[in-house]
Amino acid sequence: MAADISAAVAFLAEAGATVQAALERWLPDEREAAAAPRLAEAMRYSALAPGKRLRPALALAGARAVGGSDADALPYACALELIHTYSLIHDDLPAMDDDDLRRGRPTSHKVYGDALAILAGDALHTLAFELVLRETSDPARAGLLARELAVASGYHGMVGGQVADLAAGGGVPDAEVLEAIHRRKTGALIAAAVRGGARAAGADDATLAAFGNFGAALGLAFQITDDILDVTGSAAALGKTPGKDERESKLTYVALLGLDGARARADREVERALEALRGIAGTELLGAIAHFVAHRDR
Ligand code: GRG
Repeated sequence: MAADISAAVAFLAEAGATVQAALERWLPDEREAAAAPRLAEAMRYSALAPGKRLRPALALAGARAVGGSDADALPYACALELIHTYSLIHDDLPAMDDDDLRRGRPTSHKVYGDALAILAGDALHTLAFELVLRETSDPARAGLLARELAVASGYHGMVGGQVADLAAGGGVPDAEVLEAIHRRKTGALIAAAVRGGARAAGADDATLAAFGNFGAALGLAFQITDDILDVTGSAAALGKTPGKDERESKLTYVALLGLDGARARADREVERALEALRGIAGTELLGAIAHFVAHRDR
């Protein structure tokens, strides 16, 4: 298992550098943004901050797994990261999680104020779709990728899951409610990363379905590990404030199953993820990333 994780760590570093360079190029340059330099600066502040780049890396790995190149999936990969970044900015606002620290830096609203943080999130959200539609060479494929992003990030996915999470408040832990929330809130974008990366490289329907199942299980493993790290991690390692879930009596996998139970559940989701890939050649890297996700320390 250690060898698997080191392969994933090396790939994430390589993919992260590729994505960082592309984001540098595709984000508006505040030095040239005569109309709204402060908006461009706020967009760059959050999007270029040191995140793990897991979602774009999964998209590139999905493309490679079906014989594609990084270039096939790079606009889509960056779009995922922009949508993810917008969700973090909005989630950190006083009206939601009210957080001061993100990716090791003061949160967007702490630096730019609530109004500009909201607008920077909005602009990153729409830039994601602009990028996919402008930079994906095949227009039919671009349309399908934009649809994939929209479904995963909106009502049916991330935003719907966030609202369900807010509505659940600190209620009695219930496995079905928790899973339904996280399949949408976190899992949908992660599943769309793997599937969309493969779609960008021309994958067939059977592969897309298998990668969707892989991504859904991986998304749950990611969220369970996120819940565990909120208890066991430090602000220095995580780059965000730990311990908030317990302080706010949030519905989490640790609250539901305890630490050991949550770890066992994350491992089970990794097994499910690997099962979805069984028999599909070229998916070793995706498997390695699944192991990494459940054994990361940040
Ligand atoms: C506010 C529209 C809106 C949606 C909010 C996904 C989400 C829904 C909010 C993000 C806040 C959050 C803490 C979600 C739980 C899991 C998660 C997505 C953690 C952060 O993702 P990482 O660990 O972050 O991949 P980095 O910084 O490494 O990219």
